[in-house]
Amino acid sequence: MLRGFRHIRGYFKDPQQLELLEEIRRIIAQAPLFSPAMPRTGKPFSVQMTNAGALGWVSDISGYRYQDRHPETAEPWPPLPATLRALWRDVADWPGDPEACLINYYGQGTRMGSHVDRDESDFSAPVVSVSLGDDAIFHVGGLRRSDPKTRIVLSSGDVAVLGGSARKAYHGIDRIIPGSSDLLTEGGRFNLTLRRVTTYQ
Ligand code: MD3
Ligand code: FE
Repeated sequence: MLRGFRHIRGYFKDPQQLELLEEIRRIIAQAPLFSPAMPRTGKPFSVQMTNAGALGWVSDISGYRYQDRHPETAEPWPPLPATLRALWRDVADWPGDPEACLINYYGQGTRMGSHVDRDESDFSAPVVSVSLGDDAIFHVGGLRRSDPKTRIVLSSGDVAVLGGSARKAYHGIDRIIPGSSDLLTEGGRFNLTLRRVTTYQ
């Protein structure tokens, strides 16, 4: 496996993960989940998304990008919750602040195909991920799509830190395991990813 991948099981425990979930629900009340579309084809992703922070990741027929407003409401994204700023300071081992928190919602049957996150300008910063709700089968490979993959179960409260060479690795979500957590009343899974977007210094 690539260097720079760290999986911290159960970082957020009970009642902390419920408080974090409530923060996410407040963000969604202000910045509703939207279904991004694939560039060129306009085919919708099965994952629904929204963001918090100065910048948010969006995708539509014209491409992938970060922007400072919600694509449907045209409002600025809600601020990054203090809990997530504190998480970044604790685990990122990087001097700058995160600028974006992408929130992905996976309902039953949702997956995310293998891809590399390359829309950020600063690849020296890690991506920090938090899982809430049902377990997910996550895969991470290497710098080429054909490189061998390692599969890991990401459970509610787990944090993953993707730094170093892992930052440029292919990765994705094979499937969500229904009924594996009762944190979300509606079922499914939220994944939060904290990101630095612009270059630091
Ligand atoms: C490995 N999200 O939002 S989180 C994504 O569970 C994304 O929603 C997945 O891939 C999810 O782009 C996986 C763990 C993760 C996040 C970013 C990475 C793994 C990564 C960036 C580089 C390498
Ligand atoms: Fe990704």
